[in-house]
Amino acid sequence: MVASTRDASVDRFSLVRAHGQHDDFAHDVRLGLTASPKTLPPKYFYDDLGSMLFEAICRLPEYYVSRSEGEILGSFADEIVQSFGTPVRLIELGSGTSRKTRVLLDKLIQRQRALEYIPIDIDGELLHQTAQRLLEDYSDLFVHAVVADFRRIDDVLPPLLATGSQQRNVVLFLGSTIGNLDRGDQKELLRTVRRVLFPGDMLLIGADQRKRKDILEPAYSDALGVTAAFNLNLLVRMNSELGAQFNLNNFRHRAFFNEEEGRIEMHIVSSVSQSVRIEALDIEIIFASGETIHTENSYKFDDAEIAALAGETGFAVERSWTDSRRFFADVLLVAQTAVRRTGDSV
Ligand code: AVJ
Repeated sequence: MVASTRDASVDRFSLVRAHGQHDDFAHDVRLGLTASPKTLPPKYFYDDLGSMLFEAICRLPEYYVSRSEGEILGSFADEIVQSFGTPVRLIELGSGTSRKTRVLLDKLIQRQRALEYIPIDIDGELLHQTAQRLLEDYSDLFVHAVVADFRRIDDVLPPLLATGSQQRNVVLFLGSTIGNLDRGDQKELLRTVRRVLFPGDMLLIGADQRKRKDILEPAYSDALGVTAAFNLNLLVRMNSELGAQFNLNNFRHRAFFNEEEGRIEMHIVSSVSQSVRIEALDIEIIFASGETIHTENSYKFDDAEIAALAGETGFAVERSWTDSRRFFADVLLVAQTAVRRTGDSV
């Protein structure tokens, strides 16, 4: 192929967009704020400011999550890549900036020379930028980016995984992003992943571990107030994007560990009784004093839970790695052979 005047990386890049998967902030705000109790989906944290605030959260002394997983990948990248076995094709759900993935890319390219990487993210702009950086830094990398909600990979992923049967597909789902999903949705997502994979393919999943409340809670209510800003940014977004009139002085951030559910909950608390107009939706939202908008769940896991989740979704636990404080785990699952009886599916 002649590509002399072009950047060689052109031939190593593709980007596809899944159809009908754009976010509808206005629609989801109407649904969430007219419901009882009031809720908003956590995916709306991540506008430009929100993504910067999340990056800042990752540098907070109290927020151990990304540091613990960074330690695992830093210490065990060799072992992790060895456990993949044969040459692999790497797929990543919610890839973002692919920052933590780079240590695995390094090792994989050393081992197998060329590597195909399929990052999947809902943010097309970020995906494009990230892919360009990766192509500059890795001359043997082929990037097939997919703009999609990772919960709806059914239609986009199968054609990309159908070829190259000598490669094992390895799906990365890092950072305990799975913890944002409720238990039913966690199962559904793993089933979806299993359905697009072949027996022997793998899933490396990051799971924040259950631990003491006095470590968990400060990680989500830091002293600098960065997590509070991250949470309340949802109000800022509604003000600027939907012509809402939230007065930020009348709302507070709250995060606590719900022991029974095994999850951190984040809420925005109305500190007074008030009514707030949202122009774009032509509605008034009424808040009692102390009433909350539930904005996020962050589930915490133990080994037995992950093993059960794997077993119920067509995977088995191959190995797992943890940081020195045992705060976080990256667990390698292997797709099992589908057992098909009539009317039975994985
Ligand atoms: C990106 C979902 C893993 O749950 O710890 C950080 C998001 N929320 N601080 C988490 C988050 C508040 C984070 N995840």
